Amino acid sequence: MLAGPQIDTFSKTHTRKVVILGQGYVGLPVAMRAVEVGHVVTGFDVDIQKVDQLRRGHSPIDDVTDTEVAAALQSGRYRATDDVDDIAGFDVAIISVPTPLRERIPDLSYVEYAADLVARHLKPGNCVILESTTYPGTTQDIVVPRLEAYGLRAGTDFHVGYSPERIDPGNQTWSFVTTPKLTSGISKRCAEVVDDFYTTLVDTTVPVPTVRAAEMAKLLENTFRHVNIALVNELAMYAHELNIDVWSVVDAAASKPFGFMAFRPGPGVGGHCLPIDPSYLSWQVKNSLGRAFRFVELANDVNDHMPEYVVRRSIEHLNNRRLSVNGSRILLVGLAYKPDTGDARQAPAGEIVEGLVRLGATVAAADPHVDLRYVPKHVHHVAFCEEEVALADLIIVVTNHSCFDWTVLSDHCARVLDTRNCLPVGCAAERL
Ligand code: SAJ
Repeated sequence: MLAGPQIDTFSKTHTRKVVILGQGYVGLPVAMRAVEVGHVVTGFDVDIQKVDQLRRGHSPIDDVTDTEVAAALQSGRYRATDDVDDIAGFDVAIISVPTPLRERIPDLSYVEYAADLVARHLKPGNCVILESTTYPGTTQDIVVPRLEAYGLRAGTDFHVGYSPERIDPGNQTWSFVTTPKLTSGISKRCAEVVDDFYTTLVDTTVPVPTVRAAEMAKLLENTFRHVNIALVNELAMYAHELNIDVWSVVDAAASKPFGFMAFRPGPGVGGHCLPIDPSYLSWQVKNSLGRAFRFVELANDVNDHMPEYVVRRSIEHLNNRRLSVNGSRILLVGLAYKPDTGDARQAPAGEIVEGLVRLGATVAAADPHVDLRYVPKHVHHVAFCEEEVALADLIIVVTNHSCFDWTVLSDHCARVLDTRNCLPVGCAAERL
């Protein structure tokens, strides 16, 4: 029988001791919200620099402000730590650590390490929730056995569930609190406890019948975007050859109020989700069923080649003006993988820079959001200003941050390749 009645009668009024393993794009917003509603939160991370930043009241991510971190510390109900012993004493443990790929194979080592840390401090009545994006079966087959390493039984002595993250960096419309949250458990009771916990944090929870369905739902969400972005990217390449403006095509199709959802071409898909998550699904289908998940493989192929396509279009653009890439100065406007975030990991800009430098170009880049640590080597990090634009033989718009004043390009459109359709229609800029 489950001990710890307090976790079983969990309600909005009860504060809980919550430990969140991983204080990045996913874990930190959850931690801040948990503190805000009254829980006592320990944010654990292996990155001592990040922990130190948090302890000093600074946020390592765009979507959480320094003020929020400072207020959480001030409340006395938040601490950041890299000390594994500080994990002890929780009621609820949330695992929100990265799930990368290594040579296109899922790497669950961070999840396994986090589960082992939680297992050491597990007590009857505790609740353990995995939030990291992963393939169906991870919670039950990878996390549960590690949590049971010291003899407690999942579903009997403690609760286990899965609740995928839906944090969208830079999204000004949907926040962690207002985005419906999927919840699930390895048993009916576990599912209720997990759902109860999240009802204290978010406006809407969506109970999912099984953990595996919740794990797959998350992969469907991201694969849906990946495949549809690949569709418009491939369409953009053919539309260019057919001398059709793909942006007006998408805008026209988007006027349909049903049966269509607009995605737009771009220089490639970055971040630590779309280049990775769909491959968790295709890997599991191949590994478990020996079958190819063709949509994912095709989408990977199309989206992975977009940076190379941008380099090809750059060569064409300069060639049309009797210039070669070799010896040209090229300004990239934006390095981050998408607007209004400083995250440049897996960003297409990195491959675009590599391709241009390999052809002999001198590349400068302007991106006020991106931490200098993430600026690709060989790139001169500059301000987005008239002087830098005037110096460039070619300007490539890669990330459409809302802070960019596009009028800076007004007199230089003939030297612009706009991969994000930021400039006014009718100006001389070329678009993907
Ligand atoms: N992109 C296009 N065309 C489009 C839409 C996006 O080229 O029409 C590109 C973007 O420029 C970007 C990439 O695709 O490079 C991915 O952007 P995204 O907005 O589709 O998705 P992500 O990767 O930012 O997804 C984020 C992730 N969360 C975090 O990084 C913490 C992911 O885990 C979330 O599931 C997702 O938001 C969400 O749920 O919205």
